[in-house]
Amino acid sequence: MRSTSRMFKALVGGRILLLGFTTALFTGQALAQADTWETKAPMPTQRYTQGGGVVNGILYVVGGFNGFVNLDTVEAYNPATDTWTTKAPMPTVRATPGVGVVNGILYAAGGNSEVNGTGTLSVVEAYDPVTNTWTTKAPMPATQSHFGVGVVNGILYTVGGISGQSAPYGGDGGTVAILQAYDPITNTWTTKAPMPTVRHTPGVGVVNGILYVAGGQGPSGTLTTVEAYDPITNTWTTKAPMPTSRQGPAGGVVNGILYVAGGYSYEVNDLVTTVEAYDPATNSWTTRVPIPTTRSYPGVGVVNGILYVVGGSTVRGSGPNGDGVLITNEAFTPEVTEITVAIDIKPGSFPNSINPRSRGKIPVAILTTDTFDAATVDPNTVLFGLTGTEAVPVHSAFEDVDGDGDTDMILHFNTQGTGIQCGDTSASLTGVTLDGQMIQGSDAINTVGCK
Ligand SMILES: [Ca+2]
Ligand SMILES: [Ca+2]
Ligand SMILES: [Ca+2]
Repeated sequence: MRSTSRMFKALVGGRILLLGFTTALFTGQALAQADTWETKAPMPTQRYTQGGGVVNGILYVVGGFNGFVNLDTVEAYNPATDTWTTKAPMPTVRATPGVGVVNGILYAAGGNSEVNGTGTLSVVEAYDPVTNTWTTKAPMPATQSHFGVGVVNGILYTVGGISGQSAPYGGDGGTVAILQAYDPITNTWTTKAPMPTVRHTPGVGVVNGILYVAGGQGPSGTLTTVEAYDPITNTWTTKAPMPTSRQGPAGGVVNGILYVAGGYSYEVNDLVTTVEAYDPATNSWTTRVPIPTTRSYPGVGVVNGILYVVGGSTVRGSGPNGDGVLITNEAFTPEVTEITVAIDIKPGSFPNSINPRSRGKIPVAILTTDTFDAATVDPNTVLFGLTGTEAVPVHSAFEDVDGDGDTDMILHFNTQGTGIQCGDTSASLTGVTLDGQMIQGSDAINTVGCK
């Protein structure tokens, strides 16, 4: 994008280029949007402890337990049409499989063949959505269920879980810390450095090639522990703990943030309603809008920046006669976060005197800095005024307004559209860059002509 601004400078020789936008082009913008949950078309089959994976924008849900029997059922959800279709069943009936997608193929590993959590499996089966067929792959090194799955660079990692075998795989109470890696190209499994903390049913997500494991159930309690695995160094590091302990949540990554929703905690002997978000860049957690239908062990998939949570159970397991087992499908769209940019109201002048009764225009510059290129802003999305949501620009141009050698954006707004009134002391600008990043900036103002 810096080349774009250089190009503009070359074209206009550093002088103002009026882009000639008319007000008709300024269709306004989507404002910074808070977290939202939306109810979507329910899954045809009620179930929990199923696996989920996304291939080409379609969420596939496989296996699980419907409150009566374990399932081989495969159902596919298309968010674009909000519809479900039934696909070829999985060869092996099972609950609690670990599911991950590599190169358009969905892999379902391990799980339980019996409804009481026994009959632990090592079987691995692969589903190709293009042909709607299943093939059997190399089994896991040990029988295992209730583990987390993450895919990094074409390798499927299975982490923790409950082992159906004794040592060396069995941990305390059958819960394990083992980490195994499946390479679909060679169809082989390799055992990697074990996770520091023994646990099953954590929330798992991959961000920038690192596998994050959050919470889950340890032998002596439900956990808040977060540990991160780097496949390149085959090492684990401990991260900031999740605020709320939970096992069996919906976990998924949207735009580099790991979201963990719902689940169950023995610390409170109840379901968890909260949604918490981990940002690896800052190693910190934030609390988000709660999940509408509280549940444990749902299926999860992320499509186009939206986290879909399907099925699950409204109790820790399921009640008699399958009570509490869900078909519910809820979609979480995370809050759009803004970055703060430098703006200069009335560039080159201070204290930015504005007469709220003026019929004139207010010039506002978006400044290019070391970390932000004003040429990336889409002027059609910019609004300016008392809160940054009021006036559309009547002119937009590129100019080095502060003479520091880089190209800034200058916009003009009709004063009467800004909502600025006598006594106001600041005004704001909002907008969106060409690649969708929300921006906002504020500057001081001094109202005049008000007596
Ligand atoms: Ca100024
Ligand atoms: Ca600059
Ligand atoms: Ca400049």
